[in-house]
Amino acid sequence: MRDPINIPALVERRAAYKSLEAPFYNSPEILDLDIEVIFGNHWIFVGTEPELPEPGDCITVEIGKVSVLLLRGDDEEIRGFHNVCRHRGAKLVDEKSTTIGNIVCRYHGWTYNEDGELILAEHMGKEFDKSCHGLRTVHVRSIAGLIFICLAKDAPTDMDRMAETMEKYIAPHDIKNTKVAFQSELIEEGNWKLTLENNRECYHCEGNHPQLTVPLSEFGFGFSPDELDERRSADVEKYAQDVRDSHAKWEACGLPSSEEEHLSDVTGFRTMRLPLMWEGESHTVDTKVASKKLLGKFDNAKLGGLSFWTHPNSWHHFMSDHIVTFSVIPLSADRTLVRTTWLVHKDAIEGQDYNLDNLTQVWTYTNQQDADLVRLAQLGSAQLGYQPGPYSRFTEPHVESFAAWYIGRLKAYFDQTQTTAA
Ligand code: 3BY
Ligand code: FES
Ligand code: FE
Repeated sequence: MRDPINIPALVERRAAYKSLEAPFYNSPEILDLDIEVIFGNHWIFVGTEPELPEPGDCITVEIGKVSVLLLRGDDEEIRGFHNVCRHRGAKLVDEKSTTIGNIVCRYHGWTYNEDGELILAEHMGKEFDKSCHGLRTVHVRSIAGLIFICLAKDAPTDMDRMAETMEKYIAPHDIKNTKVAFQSELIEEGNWKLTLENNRECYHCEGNHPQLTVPLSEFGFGFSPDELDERRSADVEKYAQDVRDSHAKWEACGLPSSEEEHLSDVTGFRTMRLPLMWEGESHTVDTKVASKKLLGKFDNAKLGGLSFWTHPNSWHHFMSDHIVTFSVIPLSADRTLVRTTWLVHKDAIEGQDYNLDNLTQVWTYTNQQDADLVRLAQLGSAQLGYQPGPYSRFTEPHVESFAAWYIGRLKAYFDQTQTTAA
């Protein structure tokens, strides 16, 4: 039998600016720890408000061994509950998305109201105290329509900072007045951290994403100083000037645009709004808006792209005409779900204001290409020849931020469990 791996020792000896040691990508034991420590204690992006627009609308989300039921109440607020009956534990809502009145368990009819209080439980006798059998709650926060949940008893409080910052950036895109045009679920054959690492760089873009012409500039040019010959320096300066001019213009009309980076916070995030390449308008193959109905109060299609990345599991792109959000959920050590949602103005009519293929093409292709790269990275990490390799300081700094954050969170967990044990 194999010796169990010493996870605290692996965490302790992780070298900065290098990819992680193989067990972080392959070991089911580390995946279990990731689910418990990372996905169990942090704010996880799980969906958008337009997925449950009306009171009574409900969606379910599965993370590891937890199923969460998100329900919009009559007061329009979204509540989160463990999706398990307090009688004999049947799963309450089995659908991914549905509309309900009260939450009624199919097994023996125990009924909970929208606040999760048990209001009906027949044949339990006079002594039975319903008030002790309400549904277990889950923390829910909506940032301008993006839904985050936290499964821990005490959720990280620095969410306030992310919420305060991002409300201002996202609000003009008016998520509450959008609808889901399309949602895709892609299973990548790789560890969730490879999905995230891949997302945090565009080193691979030029060689792998022929359709992703527009967002490339969002990742900067990433040249090392010795690569910067005269022509490229001029290009970089021209782009930097374009960014300064665009920021001045957008900020003047109420669109926060400058970069905000808090990647070492417990609730780590980064955001910025940047011009799209070739004066593009949106993330489409022809770089023009995909939907004629612009979002919010926009009357100008050329507002660049606002991007928002969060630790540990999401990224988002906001354009003048549509929004694309990505939620990453580990399924096993080497399988990961990437759920992508395209939002357009709620009054936009398919076939008239937008065409679904045109709307979804860039990210459908790009996701598929990324999935294939993640698969290759997973296969490589399982080989005996694999050794952690160096991240580029010029094109992969955000990969390092993610890896350092992840290792830091595991370290904090081990430190805390040691203190508690002492
Ligand atoms: O923007 C993204 O979402 C990342 C970065 C480059 C490729 N990609 C999937
Ligand atoms: Fe839900 Fe019995 S398990 S009512
Ligand atoms: Fe990519």
